[in-house]
Amino acid sequence: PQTIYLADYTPPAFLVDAVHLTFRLDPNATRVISRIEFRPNPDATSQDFMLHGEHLKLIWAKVDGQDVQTNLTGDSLKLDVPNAPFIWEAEVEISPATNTALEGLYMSRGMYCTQCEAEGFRKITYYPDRPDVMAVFTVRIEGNLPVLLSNGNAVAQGEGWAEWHDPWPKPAYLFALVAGDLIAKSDTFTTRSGRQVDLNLYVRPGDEHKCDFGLDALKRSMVWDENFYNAEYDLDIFNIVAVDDFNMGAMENKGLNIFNSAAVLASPETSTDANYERIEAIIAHEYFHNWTGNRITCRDWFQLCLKEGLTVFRDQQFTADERSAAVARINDVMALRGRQFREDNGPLAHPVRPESFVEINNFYTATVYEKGAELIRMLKTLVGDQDYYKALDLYFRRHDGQACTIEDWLKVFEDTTGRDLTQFKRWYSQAGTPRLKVSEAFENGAYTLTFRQNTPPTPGQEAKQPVVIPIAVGLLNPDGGEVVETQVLEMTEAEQSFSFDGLGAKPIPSILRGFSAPVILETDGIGDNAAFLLAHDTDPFNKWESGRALARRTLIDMITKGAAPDQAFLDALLAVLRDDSLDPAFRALVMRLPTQDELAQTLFDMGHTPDPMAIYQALETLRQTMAQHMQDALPRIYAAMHVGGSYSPDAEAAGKRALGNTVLSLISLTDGGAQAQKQYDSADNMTQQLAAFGCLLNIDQSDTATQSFYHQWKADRLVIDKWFGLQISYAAPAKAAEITEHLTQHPDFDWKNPNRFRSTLGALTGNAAGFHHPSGAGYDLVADWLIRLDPVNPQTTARMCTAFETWRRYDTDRQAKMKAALQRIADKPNLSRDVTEMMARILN
Ligand code: DPP
Ligand code: ZN
Repeated sequence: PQTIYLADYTPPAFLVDAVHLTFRLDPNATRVISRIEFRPNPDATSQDFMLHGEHLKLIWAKVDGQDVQTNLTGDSLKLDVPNAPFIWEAEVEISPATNTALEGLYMSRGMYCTQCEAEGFRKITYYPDRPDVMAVFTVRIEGNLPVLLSNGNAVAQGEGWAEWHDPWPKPAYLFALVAGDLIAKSDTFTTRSGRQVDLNLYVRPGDEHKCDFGLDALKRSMVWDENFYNAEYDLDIFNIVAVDDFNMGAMENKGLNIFNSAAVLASPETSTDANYERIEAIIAHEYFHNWTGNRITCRDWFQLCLKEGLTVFRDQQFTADERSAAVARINDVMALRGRQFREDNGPLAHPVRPESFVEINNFYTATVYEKGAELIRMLKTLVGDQDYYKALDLYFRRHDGQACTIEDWLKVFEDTTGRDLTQFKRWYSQAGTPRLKVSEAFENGAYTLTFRQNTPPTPGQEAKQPVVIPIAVGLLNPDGGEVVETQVLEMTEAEQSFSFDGLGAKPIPSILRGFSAPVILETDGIGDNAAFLLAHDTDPFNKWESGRALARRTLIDMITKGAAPDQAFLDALLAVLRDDSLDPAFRALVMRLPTQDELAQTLFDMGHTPDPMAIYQALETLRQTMAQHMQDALPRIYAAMHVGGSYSPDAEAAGKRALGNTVLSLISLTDGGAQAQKQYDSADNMTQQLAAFGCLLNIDQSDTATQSFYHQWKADRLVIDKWFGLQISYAAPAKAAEITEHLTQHPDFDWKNPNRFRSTLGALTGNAAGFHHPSGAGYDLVADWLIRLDPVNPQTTARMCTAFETWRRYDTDRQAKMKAALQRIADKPNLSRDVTEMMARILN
């Protein structure tokens, strides 16, 4: 396959003013008739006319009414056209019913829908399918279905047809079409300047009761974006459609967002608190794209972080505002470390703005999204809130209607603040997680922190240069009071010192408060302050971080030295658990132990070869010890966290349930599951039911619960996804592959549905000790299924290949087994471009 380079970018030879599309829907033979108004691009460097196309059957084509002689079979086409405005017309035939890749126009249980980002539009018709070609779309849909939707405003409709017009020029990746037997739950929103917007959430009959929360989250997002970014909605209608078969979470198509049903449908009985929180964040994310992505889009796909990093940052801000900022930040950092650090420290490491790709779908990654968001957060920290919002205003004004680059983005900050961001830009081009080592000195009342930064080599990037690191630091005095409030130190050199004068005693530093930069902080040089900071730090992130550091060290000592669980750690944890002045959600986070994967990476970084079974065993032992150590305190806290009344997904209630269920999981380790069974039997919402089910599965007291849960929920696909997933997540290491195998034979294992595939095979890859069981059965089973899925759905297959990205961490036996599994995938004839690229990168 061909590699595409950022450096090779050239502007399009022709621009498009207007597009008219007619769809004659038919499952196996949909006709798409296009009429496209082209004109030469004054900024073009070439006059080669090129249209993308994939799997299209061309019926006829005309340029300015003259037949074009083509014998094309579905690939991109080049032809001679006038160097003047002209009209392209064509009719193609496509087959949505057999489109299992879920890219382009496809069918999901009788309903038509589209997914065009990044390059799916070329599977619908011939078009310059690149984001720097923006055009006004008019769409006519003909089909015998009650609901026919496209982007923009509805202009006309009749029996079996509808016409839509989107006045905002947009790239083809934001095109959408939906047709089906759907029901709308509706609401309205009035924008700040008085525009009345109809809001509709379209779902299948039977899902109407799962719409209220999504609509409410949408309205809150709309208000929030007006308040914080002066960003108003710009059409008279905003439609969201829930679809069962979808590769991603959701898609921000202009005026017609399409959502994976798991990312929008919610009801108390079927959705957990975590589901509600995720739905709220994704609704906000897609809505926020209307400005950061749609009105201002990307020049080319190398600039993907321009819209994704910024929009993730905006949805993180929204969650922090709507819920607890401290808890939101901790959750974001846990996700960053779990997915992005893992990626950045393995064979798939790539810069936030990559410089080449084979398949762009492989770059919708944690690095582009989550690290991309961290870069925006750092910029905001460096320039301050006021200048940040000034720069954003300028960005919105200067670039509205344009397809932009990271250079454009940084320029608005330079123009607003007068700062030179040349060095900051390295964050966009250098892959890898910087290591930040700190040491200290105290002399004559002056306290000096010295930092050294180093970014390890990543594939294709051996040598790294120093980056700008905003290090938020506060100082505490030895009795726990704060002597120096948070300041941001701006590190630009490879090694740099910062001093604080006039101190009466050597202070205790709290470094990288709020996780002010996406780096790995190494504090060996400054003594052991974790227990002190867990007790006294005023910065909630670092308070949590200190607890995490203690837990990590206890576990590492257990694993590498056979040590017993550290009593001081257990006491510190118990003190937090009992501290009713602390937010229950925060306490639940402190109680959560590091993941197996995080411990494996930490051990590897320390020069050990991680043994997944030893990691698993240490965590089991520590949990059991915690259950005993805290036994007396648990019932009181469990009772105190009871939430009465009818279910509400708000942060406060959810926080209490989170802590209550953390406590329940410890109680169930000593009471044989009695309390969990009680909670399971009396639960009136999915949060409580699922948590109890998990406890029962964990202690292997679950056969009855497994049956009863299935019978209760067999008609609800989203709940059955949880049922598949949880049995595998809680499976003992030696049984995980076997249980997964068994579940893949279940009649409900609809493997072509991405949600079901992920909840089953993805759960196995997430059960670290199960996946890495020395038998190799986990590797083999996952490889078998990836080989099977690839011809059906390359995108979901490629995504799941990342399960193997850590293979170099492990012992030679595991390495050999993982490599063999990878080689088996790589050797499959006719492997997709997506997976071919992933195999080459992972094995490289
Ligand atoms: N739908 C994906 C997202 O919103 C890709 N744009 O991030
Ligand atoms: Zn996005």
